[in-house]
Amino acid sequence: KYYESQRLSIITAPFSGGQSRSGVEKGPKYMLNHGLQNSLTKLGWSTVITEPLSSAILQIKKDEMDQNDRMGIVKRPNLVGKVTKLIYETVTKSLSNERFPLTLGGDHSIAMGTVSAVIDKFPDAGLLWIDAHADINTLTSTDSGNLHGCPVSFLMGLNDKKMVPESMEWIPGNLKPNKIAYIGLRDIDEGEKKILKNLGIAAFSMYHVDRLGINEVIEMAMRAIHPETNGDGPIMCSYDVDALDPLYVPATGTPVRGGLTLREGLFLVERLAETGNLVGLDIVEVNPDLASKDDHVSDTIATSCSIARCALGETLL
Ligand code: 4U7
Ligand code: MN
Ligand code: MN
Ligand code: MN
Repeated sequence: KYYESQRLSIITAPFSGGQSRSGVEKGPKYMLNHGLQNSLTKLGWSTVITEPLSSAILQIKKDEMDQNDRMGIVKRPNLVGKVTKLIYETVTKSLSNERFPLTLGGDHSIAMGTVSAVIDKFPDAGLLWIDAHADINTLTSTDSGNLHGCPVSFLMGLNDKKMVPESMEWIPGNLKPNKIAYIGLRDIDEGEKKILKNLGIAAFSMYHVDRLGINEVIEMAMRAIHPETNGDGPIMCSYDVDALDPLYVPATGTPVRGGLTLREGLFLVERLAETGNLVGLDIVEVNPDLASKDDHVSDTIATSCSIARCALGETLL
């Protein structure tokens, strides 16, 4: 339905400022070195690579701003605001060129940019947030001060306008609670639980995956974000690799045991590909520096690249 001409833009987002563990900015390089572009080309996609963050400039900015760029416990709000805006503009451009935006992170704060751009282009898009975490902390509910735990609250406009730093004021924040569904949750902060409950957001945890099976959970999630059409409508998928069990993605910043199996995690995106409704994909939180064995890097990168390929049509006969 969408992107019938199979045009694709791989957008690199080598950003680590939304959290405190360095190395996550290396995710895109490792995935590209694994041959991701070539494998997507083989699937029929005409692919360009776009790099919105000239990492040299950003590193300097980051060094300059690091000490002063704080709002209470919240770390680097100005840097995150500036970087996510650059990503937003690049994803917007790729969408206006009718290219599917595949954004490689980087930490999950980058979704403030990617999801905002996709919603501009497809106002009725629903968001599937695949993650062990809900990432819906607000500037007041966050205990860690890490903005990669907060993107959803900004996408939904949940933060007090008076508290939002100027650099983040560009975020439209118009995502409605009935337009988001989670899959894979198993580590949610108390404050986040309240927000999810109060807003009635569809949240499928690992309990639901075990109880209902991944297939049913996916169908329910799609119906939750598109109730009027029985699940049929544009889908943005923001995929944090820590949704998968650390067995398959050991090299990530906040691993939580008891996650999706490799097949569950791949089936999920295979199913999205099959619907023809997928309009954008992020793959985030790949951190090659957090491997304690060499195998951990190759396992993590291989899994992350498989997610991209399955989402873009591999294994559909
Ligand atoms: B990720 C956390 F406190 N909730 O806010 C927080 F547990 O993008 C974790 O999903 C956030 O990896 C994890 O810092 C962010 C924490
Ligand atoms: Mn996570
Ligand atoms: Mn996340
Ligand atoms: Mn994480």
